[in-house]
Amino acid sequence: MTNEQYIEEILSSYDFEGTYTGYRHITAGHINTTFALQFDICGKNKQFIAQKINTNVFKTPVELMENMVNVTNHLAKKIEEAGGNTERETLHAVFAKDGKPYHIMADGSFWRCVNFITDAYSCDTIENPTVFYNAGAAFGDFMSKLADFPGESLHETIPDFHNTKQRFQNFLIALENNKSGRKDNVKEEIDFVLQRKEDSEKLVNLIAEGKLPIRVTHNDTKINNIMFDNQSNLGLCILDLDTVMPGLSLYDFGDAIRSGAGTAAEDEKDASKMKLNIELYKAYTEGYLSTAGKSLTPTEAENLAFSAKLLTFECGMRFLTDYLDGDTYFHTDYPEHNLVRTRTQFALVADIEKHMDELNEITAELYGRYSN
Ligand code: GN1
Ligand code: MG
Repeated sequence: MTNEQYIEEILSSYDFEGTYTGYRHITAGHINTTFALQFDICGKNKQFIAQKINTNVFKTPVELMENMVNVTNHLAKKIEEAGGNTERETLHAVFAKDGKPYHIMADGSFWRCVNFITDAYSCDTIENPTVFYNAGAAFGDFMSKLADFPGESLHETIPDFHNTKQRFQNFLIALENNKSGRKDNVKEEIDFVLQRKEDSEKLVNLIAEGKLPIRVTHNDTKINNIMFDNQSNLGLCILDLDTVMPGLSLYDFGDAIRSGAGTAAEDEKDASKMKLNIELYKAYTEGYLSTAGKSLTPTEAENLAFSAKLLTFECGMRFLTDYLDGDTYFHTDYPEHNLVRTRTQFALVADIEKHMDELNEITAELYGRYSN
C-alpha cells in the first residue's frame, strides 16, 4: 500500500475532529515509520501522529500497546496530581472507531495514532549543557513517576533488550554466519568487540548477584526521544514508550549519554570527530541526579559512568551485528550506514575509556550532593 492509501484507511478508521489537510513524513527513528497528520478545526491547525509499528522488531504489538496504554494512564494520573497538562506532558494512544488503541490495515500492517506534542521541539544532537541538564532531569523524573508502576504487569516487548551478555553471543553468531559476506571488511571492529567481553558481562552479573535493583525504565533514552518546551527548554514529554519494561536505571542513563554527550552525530562519516563532551556529561548527570539521585543506590551511582561506556558499546555492537547480518534490523539509508554508525559508537567508547577516572570523580561528587 502507498502512504496515501495507508492514511486514507487511518482517516476512515478513526474519528478525528476537523478536516484533514495533509501529512508530513517524520524521519527520526530507526525502527517505526512515522507521519504527522494535519487537520483544520474551525481555522485552527491540529496534528496527530500516525505510526506504523515495525513488527519485525516488535513481534507482539497488541501487548506493546497494552503496555503503552497502562503506562501512559499511570503517567497522566501523576501529571494531573501535579497540576500539569496531560495533552503536552505525556503521549497517549488515540482509540480507533472499534475501541482499540491500534488499527490493523488491509495489508496486515500494524498502526497506532497518538497525540502530537505542541509548541515543543526535539533534537538529534545537543550542544547546550542547560538543555541537556533539562533532559537528564526529565528522564530522572520519568523513572520516578513510574517507581510505583507494577513492573510485573508489563509485557517484555523485546526479550533480553539490554542483556549485553546475550547481545555479545548474538554478535558471535552473526560473525560465524557472516550472512552479508562482509566479515573481512571489519576486522578492526570485530577485535574491538572481542576485547570487551568482560565489560558486556558486568551489569548482567551484578543483577544475578542481586546487587542492582530492577526498576521500570524507558530503555531507549535516545536524546531525540524527548520533546523540549519551545519557551522554557525544559524536558516536556518523553516519547517512544515501546520498550518501557523492567530494567536498570543504568540503561537509561547510559543511553542518554551515548546519544547526547558525543561531539558528533551517530552517523558522522568521520569517526575521529566523535569524542565525549565532558561538560555535557556533567550537565546531564547533574540534571538526572537532581530528580533521581535520592532513589539511586550507591552501586547504581558507582556504575553510572561505566553504563555510558557499556550502552555505547552495546549500540555499536548491535550496529555491527546488523551490518554482518545484512542490515535487517535498523533502517539504513545506504549500504555502509550501519558500519559508519558502528565506528562512531566505538570511537565514543574509546574516548569514554580514556576519561573513565575523571567521569567517576564527577559522578561521585554529584551523587554525594544530590543523594540526600
Ligand atoms: C533504535 O527507534 P529509535 O531510533 O528510537 C533502537 C535503540 C537504539 C537506537 C540507536 C527498538 O531507536 O535501541 O539505541 O535505535 N530501538 C530499538 O540509534 O531497537
Ligand atoms: Mg525507539
